[in-house]
Amino acid sequence: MHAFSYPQLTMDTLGFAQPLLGGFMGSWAGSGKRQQVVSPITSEPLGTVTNVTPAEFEAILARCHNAGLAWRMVPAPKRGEVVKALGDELRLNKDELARLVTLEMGKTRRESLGEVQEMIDICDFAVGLSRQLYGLTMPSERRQHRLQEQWHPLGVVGVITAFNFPVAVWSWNTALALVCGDTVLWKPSSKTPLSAIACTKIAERVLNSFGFDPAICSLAIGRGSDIGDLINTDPRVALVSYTGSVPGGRHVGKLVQERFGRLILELGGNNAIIVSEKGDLEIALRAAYFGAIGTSGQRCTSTRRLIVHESIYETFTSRIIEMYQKTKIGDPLNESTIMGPLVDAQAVTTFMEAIQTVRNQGGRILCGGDHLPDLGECYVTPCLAEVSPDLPMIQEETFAPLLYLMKYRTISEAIAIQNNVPQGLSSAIITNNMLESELFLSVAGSDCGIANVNTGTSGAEIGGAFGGEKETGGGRESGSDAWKTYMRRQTNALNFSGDIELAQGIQLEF
Ligand code: UN1
Repeated sequence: MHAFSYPQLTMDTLGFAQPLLGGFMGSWAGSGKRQQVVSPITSEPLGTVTNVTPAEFEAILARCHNAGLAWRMVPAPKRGEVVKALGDELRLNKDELARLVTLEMGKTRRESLGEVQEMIDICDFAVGLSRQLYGLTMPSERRQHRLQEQWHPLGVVGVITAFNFPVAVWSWNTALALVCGDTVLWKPSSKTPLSAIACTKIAERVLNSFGFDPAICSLAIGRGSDIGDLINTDPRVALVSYTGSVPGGRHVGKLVQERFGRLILELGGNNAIIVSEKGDLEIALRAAYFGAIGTSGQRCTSTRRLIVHESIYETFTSRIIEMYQKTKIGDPLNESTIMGPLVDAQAVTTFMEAIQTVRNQGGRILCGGDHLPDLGECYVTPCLAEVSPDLPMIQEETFAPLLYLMKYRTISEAIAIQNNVPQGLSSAIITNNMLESELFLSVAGSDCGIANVNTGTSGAEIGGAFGGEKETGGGRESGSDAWKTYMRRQTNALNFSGDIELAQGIQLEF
């Protein structure tokens, strides 16, 4: 028996009708395997989606590629107008899209609203960007020459996304790709096809309203091992932007690199917060708590490790245990819920196994780590484990609410512990001491793509470039100059001297 129950999902305003076809190329298609989508909230079915066949994929890619030949000719600020309309449409559908995200993958409603807000924000960012795709000019070493660079569209961007941000990751890529003059072929996680169909329907409506080919935002739902690999291996896909696990990224990376395609890899994180005795304890507690429990620990930016100064360790630990024990776990659509379910039963098993491994390796469970079958198949209590910094398991990212606590003595020891993992996405320090915070941000400090002071590891704003180092993959998407990966740079030398002069002072006698 389930504690909650929802009627069959009907997304009227998003134009849903059964059966849902998993492919879009300006028209909808999908005659492959049928897949039932189940909500982690109640384990009840939400709908049925069809995958695309390899033949349908070929048609989708061909249409998407073809749509790009016209799209790239549209002036960038005009492309920005389309993205502006996409943002407006998302504003109108914010509530409903957020509800669908919660139903399909289980994050709380307020977090889903935050996710849709990130989509709106990146659209706004991209609209401004559409008038700022600047190239530089450089002084030429030759007389009456001009040296400049310009940025051209790449073509098709293959966007492969994970379940945990089922709509925002598509938008970070799509908003940039569209103003850059690229088209998008999206393969979402098989765990969240409904959210992907909803977004694609919104994009379809927007593109149609401007009279542009809606195949500019194409969709191909299917397994990574078939549809994903068709994207990875096809030279018509100029850039593959992949969000997922480290093993997944290693596979995608090899295939795309093999054909010299361009890559954005957004892989695992193993994010730590250093809690200094010179910091504000309340800020540290809140940052750690939201970072570890938010999205049930299923963000790539989730806080997984707390490195706490020994002088405050006991106080900090007892306070955070208290917070953990008070966590309201349950229906993520309920406003007062802090933590919803994990995404599926497999995620629960992985969580339980990780906790067992931590125990076997000598870690001490301080609280949590229980399955809550009375609430439903996918509910657990968040777990805190006390570990030594050399416990092997803490090298791994467990995509669940499992937080490790460890002690440090000196700030350089804390930074060494923080950096001593294979991943390099996000990191933070809680301190009011300027020397500590500057050291943490210096070249000898955090080795991560994101390093924060007095705020947590998750919840990055779209304005900055998002991504990380080492096994996180090195890719950057979203703000700052991440757009440059979505375009090809061309360097031009223009000679208006009426004569020919070689660079580097080389003289040729004729
Ligand atoms: C992810 O978990 O894949 O920084 C992305 C954050 C969000 C994005 C997370 N803005 O937590």
